[in-house]
Amino acid sequence: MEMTEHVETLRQKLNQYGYEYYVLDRPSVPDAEYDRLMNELIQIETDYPELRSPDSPTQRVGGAPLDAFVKVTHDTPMLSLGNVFSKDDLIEWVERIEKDLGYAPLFVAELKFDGLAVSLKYEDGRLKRGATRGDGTTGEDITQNLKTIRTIPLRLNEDVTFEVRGEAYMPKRSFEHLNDERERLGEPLFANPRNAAAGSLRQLDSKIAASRNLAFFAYGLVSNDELVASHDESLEYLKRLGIAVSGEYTTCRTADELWDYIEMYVTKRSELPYEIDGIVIKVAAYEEQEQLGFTAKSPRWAVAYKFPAEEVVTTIEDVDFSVGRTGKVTPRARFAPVAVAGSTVTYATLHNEDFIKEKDLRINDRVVIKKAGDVIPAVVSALVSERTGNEAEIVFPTRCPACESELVRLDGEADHRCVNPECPAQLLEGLIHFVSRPAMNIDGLGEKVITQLHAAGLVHNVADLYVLEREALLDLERMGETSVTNLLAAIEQSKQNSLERVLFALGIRLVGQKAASLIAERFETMDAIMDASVEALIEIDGIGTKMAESIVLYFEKPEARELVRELDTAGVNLTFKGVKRPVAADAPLAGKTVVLTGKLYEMTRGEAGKRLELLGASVTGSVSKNTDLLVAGEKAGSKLSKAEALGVEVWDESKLLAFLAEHV
Ligand code: 1X8
Repeated sequence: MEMTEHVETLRQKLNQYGYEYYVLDRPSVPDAEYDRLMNELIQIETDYPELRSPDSPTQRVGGAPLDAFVKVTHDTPMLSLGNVFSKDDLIEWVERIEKDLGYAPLFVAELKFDGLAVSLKYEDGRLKRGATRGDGTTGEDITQNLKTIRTIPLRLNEDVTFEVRGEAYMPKRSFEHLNDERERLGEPLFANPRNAAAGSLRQLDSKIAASRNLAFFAYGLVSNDELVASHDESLEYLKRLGIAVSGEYTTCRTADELWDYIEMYVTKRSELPYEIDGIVIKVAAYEEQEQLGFTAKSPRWAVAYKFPAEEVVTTIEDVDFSVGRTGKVTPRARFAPVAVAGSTVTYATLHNEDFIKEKDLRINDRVVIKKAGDVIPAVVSALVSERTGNEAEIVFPTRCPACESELVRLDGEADHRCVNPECPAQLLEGLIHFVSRPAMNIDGLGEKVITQLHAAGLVHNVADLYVLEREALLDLERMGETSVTNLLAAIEQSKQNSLERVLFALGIRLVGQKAASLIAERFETMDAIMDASVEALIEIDGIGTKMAESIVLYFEKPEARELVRELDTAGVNLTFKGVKRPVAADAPLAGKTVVLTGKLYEMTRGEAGKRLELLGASVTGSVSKNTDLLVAGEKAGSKLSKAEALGVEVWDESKLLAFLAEHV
């Protein structure tokens, strides 16, 4: 009995100190005292298993790994918000609300955190379940991972039952530390804190999430008028219960006041210790929220203002040209380094000759650049009025920068290609792709080592990887016994990969990861795929004519068949091992209707449509109120105006590419 009370006292103290430290950022005791109490509690819970409890502060370190996340259905759907893009849009939205209600209500303006939306269910003051938003209707149970976040209380100050919604995020500093560490270990870097947070919460092993220093802000109770009468009251109430709520919110009466708040954070944004991507505005009173109701997609009583992508000006110092896996020659601009959206940018692709011509870019030009989706740098335009006469035309090479063979630009194609099948740059890029994580996933064979192997003449094609000899590897610089043993084991292991990985790894033009899976699933062996006709391939939902033709063309080449034979001889598995499954309902664009318009540079609209379809979208030809997204290339016309009039989300090509890159 006495021990039970002691444990309860320890837990209360630890919860209080943890709250002061993590939520209030105002510790009242030294770290050593906190650690002492925690160690004592851990010791007692070890000695007296009957006293353990899932809401003990000791439970934040992560538990045994899960096999899979359990799906959960949200009692109240987690909706997305409508958007406003300008002050005029905002005024219009406010007027609409005032007209519907018949008077001017109180609004709450809050930050829009750039993380992962989550739902937390508390029962009698105890955290029972934490889930991702998923597609809004169905998410995943990530309770184990969310428990590791110190700003999420496992026990509340009152024994209440409710659901709270909020954003799990990674503070900027944690993100920088994490990427520094990953760089040191040679691991791939996260593009931004949101991806890092999402990647951490997707881990089945909660010890990884525990190591990532994530945080959480609640932004509302699922409206619960038994406890409070308005949204602003709910925020204060949540704070009292010990849940982290950002103190940056305010209340406003007019569109002007709301706009002032937005403008204030356009500036203050960079000083915040976490990333925000906009401002959320809500009608405060629950009664008014109820009166305004919902559209099919979002509440009428709330709206998001998304900050425009940050744009900065820099100079194009030079342009270089590189040869990709398919022989495509890509121009790349080198800039005077400039900070934008949280990192320093030195390079951006210029796609192809048409892009350079249409934007009229020159060396030494002052140019506006942005980061699409805050990730991939892109050139927006040249500042023609700032030209001094020192600008130089960007001359596209006529010969391959790697092998000197003449480049070809086929009729109707935008790209210059090196068509020399022996081009060393293409072979190297092909090798890098082959061993990469989404392809054969050979650990320890990063770009550096592959480049070394290629330069040493040890591998010419991908099949050579499977006949590498220990002694030859040991002769390479910086390759010790252990690295060589591990590398050979990883190569050996990759022979067991299922067919879809090998198919994707071959690097056939237009064949991405999803398409490779669909084809492998249908045909089951590489032999069957090699002999498949265009007609047979396009019978698969999601495989279009262009891709099918590209596959047939690829396997018509004797070298390709020879390569497959060599892989087979080396013992690489060429059969489908995976589980057959329907296209995922949780695909990133499941249920979304997308329209494409205007000119794209990196792919045709048809190809872009296929890629989006593979991610779950249904692609249609005309914009209507049912359209969720318009992808607008250059010179988009009436579809773009219509989409803007309807408030449909619009992406430019760089945003599309950023999205596709995040969902390979
Ligand atoms: C999403 C977000 C909301 C808020 C902050 N950050 C977000 N990412 C907020 O309400 N302050 S609301 C929201 C949504 O309803 N989809």
